[in-house]
Amino acid sequence: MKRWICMLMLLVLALCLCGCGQKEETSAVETEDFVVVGFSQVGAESDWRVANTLSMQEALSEENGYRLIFDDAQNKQERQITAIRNFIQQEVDYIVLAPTTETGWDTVLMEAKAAGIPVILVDRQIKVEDDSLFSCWVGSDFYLQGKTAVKWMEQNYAGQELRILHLQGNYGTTAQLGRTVGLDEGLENNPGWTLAYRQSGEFTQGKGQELVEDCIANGVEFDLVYAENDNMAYGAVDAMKAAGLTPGEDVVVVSFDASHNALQMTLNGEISFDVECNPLHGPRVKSIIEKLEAGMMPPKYTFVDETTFDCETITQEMIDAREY
Ligand code: GZL
Repeated sequence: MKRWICMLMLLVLALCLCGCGQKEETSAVETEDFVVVGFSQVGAESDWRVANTLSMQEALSEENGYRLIFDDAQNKQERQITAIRNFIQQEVDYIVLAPTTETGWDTVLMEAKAAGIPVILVDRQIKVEDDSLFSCWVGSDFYLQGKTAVKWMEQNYAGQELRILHLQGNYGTTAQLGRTVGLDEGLENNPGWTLAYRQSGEFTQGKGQELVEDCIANGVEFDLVYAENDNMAYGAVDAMKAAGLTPGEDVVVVSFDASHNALQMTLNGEISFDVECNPLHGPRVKSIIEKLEAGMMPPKYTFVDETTFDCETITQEMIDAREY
């Protein structure tokens, strides 16, 4: 009798020890050292932004050793400032900021610096008194994007009369500023080109459609739509088709971002020229953090290489080969 009681007690003891080991093992996994990153994102206003968010989430994943704390600012700088302060409170290892606008960051970034938290900027740029308030920036050359679009326009419409309907991005964003300066230089250098209309479509499809509908209803005559992102181009195309106009024939559409849907519209001729603005910054930011973790200092500014798509030369294979 005693023998099996002893066996039973040994079995219970063994199970308890295994359980503890498992518990220690589980707790070890739970507290595994992740690099904790607070990411303040502009919003979800466009295909570009959605692709950018996905790229960041895929790169800064737990299987890659990161814990990402994501905040969507719904296009409001004040929400980004609140998010950054929350990240500081949570003592994150890094703050990644995709800034809504260029100014108004000095105070909150001084707080991050005082807390010893490196700040990495992605996409648009900021203007601060002291550029030590951020470690580095990775994004696009928006002025080059504007010049590239205008170069294509000159190749096709130099010396011609061209009435331009200009849908701008959110005012004061680096993307809007660069793309607008590019067009302004084109207007300066091509006397036959005139600005039929200029307004911010806020990088959204709905606002872009609304503005073009209003232009058509008010008799604004235009030959080319210069849309500072694809979503506003989608809205413009919808408005023109609803009014019986054929985009690509009655009106030329030039756009930016080169999102998947826009490239399909370039293939079918509704968009004539699309300048890529690559959103896949996740791996780039991950590489920057890895360098900083290793005590290295990445370049202060990294511009990504980008390309263009022309309705005359684009193919389905080119579109299918792209990641976004
Ligand atoms: C550009 C980015 C712009 C995109 C828009 O890098 O800031 O904001 O062109 C997005 O689609 O809304």
